[in-house]
Amino acid sequence: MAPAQYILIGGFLGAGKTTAMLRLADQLKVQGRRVGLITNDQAGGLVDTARVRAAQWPVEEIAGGCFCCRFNSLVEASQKLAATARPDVFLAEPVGSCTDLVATVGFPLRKMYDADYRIAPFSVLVDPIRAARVLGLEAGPKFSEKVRYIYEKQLEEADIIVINKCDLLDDVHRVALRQALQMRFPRAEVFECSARSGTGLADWFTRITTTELQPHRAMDVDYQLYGQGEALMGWLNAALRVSASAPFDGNALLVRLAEALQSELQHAGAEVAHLKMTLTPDEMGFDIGAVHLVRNDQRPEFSHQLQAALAAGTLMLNLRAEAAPDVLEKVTRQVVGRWAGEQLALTHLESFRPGQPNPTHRISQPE
Ligand SMILES: Nc1nc2c(ncn2[C@@H]2O[C@H](COP(=O)(O)OP(=O)(O)O)[C@@H](O)[C@H]2O)c(=O)[nH]1
Ligand SMILES: [Mg+2]
Repeated sequence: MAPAQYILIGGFLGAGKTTAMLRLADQLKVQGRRVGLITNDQAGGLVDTARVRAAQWPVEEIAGGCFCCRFNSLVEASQKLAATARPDVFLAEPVGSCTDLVATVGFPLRKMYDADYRIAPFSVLVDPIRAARVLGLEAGPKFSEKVRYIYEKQLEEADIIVINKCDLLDDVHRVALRQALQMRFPRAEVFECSARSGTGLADWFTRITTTELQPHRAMDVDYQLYGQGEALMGWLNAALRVSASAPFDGNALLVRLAEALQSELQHAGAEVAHLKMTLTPDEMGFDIGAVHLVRNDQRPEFSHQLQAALAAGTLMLNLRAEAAPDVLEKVTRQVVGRWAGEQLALTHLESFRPGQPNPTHRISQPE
């Protein structure tokens, strides 16, 4: 059997990786290709997996650590997908606060599974507003220096940088960001697109589906600094039962909840990297609502809207912000506890700081 294509799409939390992967999956299907997706996070109960399932794609979820630290789980997940869905293209989304993926995942896959996979060049997506702030082109709430270290390392290792969300930019800002990225990260080829509208995706998709990751000396990474940056991001995953005495508007509930969390997080001085929630009705089917915030000074926005009112359902919250986990937990409990309206019952809640990254393999100089 010919090797399957293996496409990793990286980038910081909230850059649009899942949105872009779903777009690419649709396009590949139209071309008659079989696609399998792999999602990944530090803990289980993932909004991204729910979104991919709702779109009815075969998906495997790796929770409890990033691809680099759970390389064997990544290989197992790929083999499981191969046995069931037999994809000829794998699309894998690493944790958005992870870096050094080329040396710890791309090169090891290339070396050890050469007969199974053809590894695509590594793409890193950026949210242009976040990128402009991190690169100092614009003022606005920022992460602290160690988190910015990770952000910049992600860009440094990119073969391809994709400026996503171009629908939010005028030409002046788009050109300024492109120039800054090209100057700071000259090794990368820069593409521009809007994964939401579909504009500009074709050239990037063609590049990653027709070319391969080339061997080169991997970047240097200060793992101590990287680990400290990771640990500054608090992570919280929660699940809630939602019900009401009469059918209710789930989209409105998602927005009100996101706004309430946002206001408390702002008050607590926690800069949001990605707050995402899904609401899935109990009734069978694939209806789903998903709302997001990718920084504090943004209105909650939908990636998916529920098509009908619902009587009861399950809500999942994944929250990543620069704050202590107990702050995220307190905010969540406060908002849920004083909720007036639908009945909300917390069925699961975990919060933590990610541990020190400790990759299974690292190849800094491939042959
Ligand atoms: N305006 C705009 N928003 C986008 C675009 N792509 C993704 N988003 C939004 O950005 C948020 C985060 O997207 P997601 O794909 O979950 O990001 P991920 O964390 O990188 O996987 C969601 O609200 C998406 O709807 C885009 O091209 N334009
Ligand atoms: Mg995602």
